[in-house]
Amino acid sequence: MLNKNLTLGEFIIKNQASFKYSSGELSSLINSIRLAAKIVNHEVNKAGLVDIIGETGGENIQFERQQKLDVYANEKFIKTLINRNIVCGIASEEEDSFISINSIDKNNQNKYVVLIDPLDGSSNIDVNVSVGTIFSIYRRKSKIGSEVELDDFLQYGKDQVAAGYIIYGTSTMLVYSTGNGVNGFTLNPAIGTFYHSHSDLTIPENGNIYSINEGNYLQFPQFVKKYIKYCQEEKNDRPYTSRYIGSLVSDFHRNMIKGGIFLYPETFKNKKGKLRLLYECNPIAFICEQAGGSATNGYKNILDIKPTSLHERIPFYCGSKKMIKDLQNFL
Ligand code: P6P
Repeated sequence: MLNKNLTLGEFIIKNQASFKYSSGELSSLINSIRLAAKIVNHEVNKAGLVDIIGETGGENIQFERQQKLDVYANEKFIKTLINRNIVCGIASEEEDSFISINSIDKNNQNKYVVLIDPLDGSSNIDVNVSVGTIFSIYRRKSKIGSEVELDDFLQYGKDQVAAGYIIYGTSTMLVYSTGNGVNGFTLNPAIGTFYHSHSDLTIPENGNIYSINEGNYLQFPQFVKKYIKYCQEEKNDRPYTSRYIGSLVSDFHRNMIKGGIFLYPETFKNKKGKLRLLYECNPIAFICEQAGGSATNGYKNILDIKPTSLHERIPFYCGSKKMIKDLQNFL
């Protein structure tokens, strides 16, 4: 039952017991993400007014030009997570390698690692299109109290204990799951509080929206080309529509609410796909499956793919279960 007066903080406390590892650490971890989200939201919302738009001139490990807000968001999330002393390791899409908290605090006994894409879709900032933060939380595999290791971050997506995103859109929302369904919280900017606006979010079994950058059409694998033509064929009762924002969080969120399929195949430029398994695909796939949808690289469930490197990219298809099945029928 949705109680829109319930704040995110109250929701976390109310549901803490239902979380199998309810040690309170995860709750304070979600709370620290909430704080960082408000700070970043404040900057994103006024990006047009201050000198924070535009490029730093630097590049991240993906050789992508870094936007100033990328760097700002990255610093804010990392600092908040470290200051709250609730994780033992952090990996960010904007950082070459992972951060071991034990190297800062020898007595660190925390058991969670966080992987984060601090500001996804940042190329849209200058044109005032919504962007997002994506996060993924795992329990460490290595011994508590020791330095975290790469394997603590290269875990199967199915082993996430929580995942979520913040969408800085017409309103700012935090959507997350700890494995018991998906809930959405909308920020009331006047008082800086997130309220429970979407209870037990479920993606429709079928839909008529397909989201893909059709500028790359000639480079798509055959099964994707056939699926797009299938969507475009004259249909008596279900003419499909194409919607593409170019910001994963926004495209996914719309499809989750309305039903739809998001596709990012491999292209000549990105032979393994563009989206990152750890920072984008695993958390979005976790939420998609928790909402009753499917997520695949075309052949395997995303959550069953063993990561081999921090910045690994893969082809990514996710959304309404029936639409994913229709796509795979063309394989
Ligand atoms: P393209 C944003 O840069 C991003 O990583 C995702 O948020 C988005 O879905 C995708 O890239 C858009 O890529 O090649 O269509 O501009």
